[in-house]
Amino acid sequence: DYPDWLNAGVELTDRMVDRGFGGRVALIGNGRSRTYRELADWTNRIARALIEDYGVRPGNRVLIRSANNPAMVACWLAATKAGAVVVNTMPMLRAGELAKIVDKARISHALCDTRLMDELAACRKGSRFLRTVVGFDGTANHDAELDRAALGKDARFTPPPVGRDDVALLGFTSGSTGEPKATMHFHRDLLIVADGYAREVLGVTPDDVFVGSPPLAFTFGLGGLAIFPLRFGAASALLEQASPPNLVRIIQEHRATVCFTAPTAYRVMLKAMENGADLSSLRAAVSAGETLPAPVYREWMARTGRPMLDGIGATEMLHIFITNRFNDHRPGCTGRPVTGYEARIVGPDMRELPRGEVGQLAVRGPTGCRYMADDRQRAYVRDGWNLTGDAFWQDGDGCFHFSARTDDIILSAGYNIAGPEVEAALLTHPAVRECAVIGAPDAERGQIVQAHVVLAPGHNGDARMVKDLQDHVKTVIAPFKYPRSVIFAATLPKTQTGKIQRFQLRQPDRA
Ligand code: 3SK
Repeated sequence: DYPDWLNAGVELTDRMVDRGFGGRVALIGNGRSRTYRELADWTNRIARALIEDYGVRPGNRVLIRSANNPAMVACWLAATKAGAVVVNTMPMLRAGELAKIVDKARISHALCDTRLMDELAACRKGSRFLRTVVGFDGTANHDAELDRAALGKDARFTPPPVGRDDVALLGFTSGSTGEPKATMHFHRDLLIVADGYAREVLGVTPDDVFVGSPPLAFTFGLGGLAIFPLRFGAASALLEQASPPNLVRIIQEHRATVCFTAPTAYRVMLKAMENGADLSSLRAAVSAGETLPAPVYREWMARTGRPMLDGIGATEMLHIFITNRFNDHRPGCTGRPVTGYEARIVGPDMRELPRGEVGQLAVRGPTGCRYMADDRQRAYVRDGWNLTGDAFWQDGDGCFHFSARTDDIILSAGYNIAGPEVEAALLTHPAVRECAVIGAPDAERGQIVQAHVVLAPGHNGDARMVKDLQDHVKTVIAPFKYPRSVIFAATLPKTQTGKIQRFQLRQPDRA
């Protein structure tokens, strides 16, 4: 139950001060920390500058371009307080990618870390929509146009009236096609994911310190590194370069308690622990964005005594909607729906399938998908159920198990083979650092299983290694699933949020 007039930016700042958290640390980053009181004042000043100096009005679309740092969080909160609809974007985006977003979202204002101005300036030149670009200083110096404008403002701010069902955020997802699509999220949605997943599953308290690698521009990161800590009076330690070694360092430095990242980073963290890193402060290790391989889960459990919490989320749904829990978890299993969400496995006719059968995951709940484009909406939401593009099955206890992205099911000589299952088998071989498995066209079998493999240092990608990997897979899973084709690569194509882009590997000129 949320009041009719609800502004998520105000709830996560001023309301926290009203609730007695003013003196606690809210954000850490770029060498300094900010309390909730400082954050409330800072964001009020920026909000005033946005309205009074740059003409931002409720409903205007405001793009933010930055790496993860406190100034980016402050700009997002301030624009939200001002009633704007925010589009957070990643620092690596180039002018052409920004231009697509600016056009699709009809962005009128952009707030940009001055270190990242060039590509935005190039994108603005050809834009019909983008009127105003303002620079802010993402470092702790706070010496750019927006910082100076904000400094001159009073910290008292009366936000414009905003309804709980007003759009606060446009989440862009490029899905499996690479073409950006916008999903709309309301002010209440931002609080629902905190009051659901973060409260129920993580049990966040004001003593928690959050760290992680996902960009704030990805709703996984915005939830995990901004909304969840701020909703409960906890702290978030932000990293502009969230490489796994930097994550290890910051966890130790701030005795972080909750980490949001993907399985690849957890593998590096396990290695670091083997080499003496002390990550004992972590009470919650959330893994999402990619399936969690059972060996990583097992090793984490053995080393820390605590489960790694695998979960599945989607930008369309805003955040995680099925998850393991501290008292209900198992390897290779994604868990059960977060309270408030329902999930089922359906066939092509949307009828529920019997337990054990692989089908499409259908989910519904309070933050269900609202695409800006109707054609997308019709494909994603059917009969009120969101079809996430994942193939899952449900076990006898009702737990959900990931099988593959629906695009990642390989049809080979009459067999349905889930690419991720072959990947998990390959990852148990000590020479494999990363891999992606796809279906490659084959005249005889329709498709064959093709593995793209990045080897660990010290291993050679020769014919002997191919045979060794094939034999290994045959001992781990049913032999018919072994990769008939193995291609060694130095890296795998990934999205800027770290997800492997298997669709790129499927393009014929790659192999
Ligand atoms: O994996 C994802 O795509 C995701 C998106 C939004 C929030 C959470 C997650 C895991």
